[in-house]
Amino acid sequence: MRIAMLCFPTPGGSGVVAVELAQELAKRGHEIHLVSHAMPFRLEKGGGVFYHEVPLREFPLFPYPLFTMEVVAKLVAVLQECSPQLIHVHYALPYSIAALLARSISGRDQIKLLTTIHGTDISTWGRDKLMQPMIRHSLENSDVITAVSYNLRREAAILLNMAEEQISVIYNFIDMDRYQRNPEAGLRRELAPQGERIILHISNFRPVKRVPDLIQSFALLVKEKRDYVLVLVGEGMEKQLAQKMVQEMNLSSRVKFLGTQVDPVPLLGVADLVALPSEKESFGLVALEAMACSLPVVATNTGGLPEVVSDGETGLLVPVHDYIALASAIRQLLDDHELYSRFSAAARRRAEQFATPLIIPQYEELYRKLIE
Ligand code: GMT
Repeated sequence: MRIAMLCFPTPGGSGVVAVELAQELAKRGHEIHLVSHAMPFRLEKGGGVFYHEVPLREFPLFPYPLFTMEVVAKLVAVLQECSPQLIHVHYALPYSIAALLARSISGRDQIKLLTTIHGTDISTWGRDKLMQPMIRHSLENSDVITAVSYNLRREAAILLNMAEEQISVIYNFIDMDRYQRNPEAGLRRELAPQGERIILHISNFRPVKRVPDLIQSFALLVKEKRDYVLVLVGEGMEKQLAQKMVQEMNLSSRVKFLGTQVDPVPLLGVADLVALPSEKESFGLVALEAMACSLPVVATNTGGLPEVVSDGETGLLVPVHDYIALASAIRQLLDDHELYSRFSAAARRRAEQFATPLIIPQYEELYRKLIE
């Protein structure tokens, strides 16, 4: 099949899922044209995916580049030059509406549109009174809508006054061969020179990720003289705040900020636990990546996280904003070796249920049905 895909290039769940899906589909012989405004994070050169860059041009009259229009214009060119059979957009805003426009401008009304909703496109923007009509319009005019969890589907249906049946759920997926525990002693020594246990957090440091809650939990654990270090991976809005907190709480020797890492596997290979204190998470791709690497997850009981992390089996779920409960769950798992090993083995087994060969065919089947 020939598919045009639209996604954000920046580190973040929707872009990662789009790129990995594009690469998997290319491996299976499909022709994938990925459209984005910069080389997407994790897009491998030579992976068989055709990349089309949206130029973001400046013009004295415009205070900002005309982002959505540039996307539309580039997509029109891709539709005309590459003749895809369908367009698959990741994140409703602005890609779904952009795709509708591009389809109409190109005069290729037969091209089908699949919109995958990922999270804040619904949970944040779907609540916005100004944006809501546009999001609803673009979803209702998509030929198929998919959501990455049942929770997100429910939320979209409620917020946008749609029937849940209008939205199919396809979970995010994981490459179980690539994501597995393969500890690198040197890296482990570098991060935890005294043999401390490593708590890992990976995110884009947006307020929704609640990194400050994790720092507060960690401060409690350090106060109790626990031999832990905290490794924080990523960049974003609240990184400075996090750094300030770490400094003010005298935690600098125990907390490492590693910035964005393209490949999380080496870090997941040496960490002991992943913490995800998000206020909202429609799926929590990092939790799945952690579980595939046999890491128990301590996360908040919110959004689609309970569909990914089995509470009391592959991780512990705690209430949002409750940094004391978060600390206590971390302590419980890291201090009880028997419990830890049980959770670690169960985590890998649970991740198998999201393995690439189980999920990709679900997209292929949808594509096939659409094209036929
Ligand atoms: O960061 C992004 O690219 C999008 C982001 C969002 O804000 O919607 O991530 C969402 O999509 C991921 C991939 O499907 C999910 O794993 C994340 O849970 C979800 N984020 C939120 O719901 C906050």
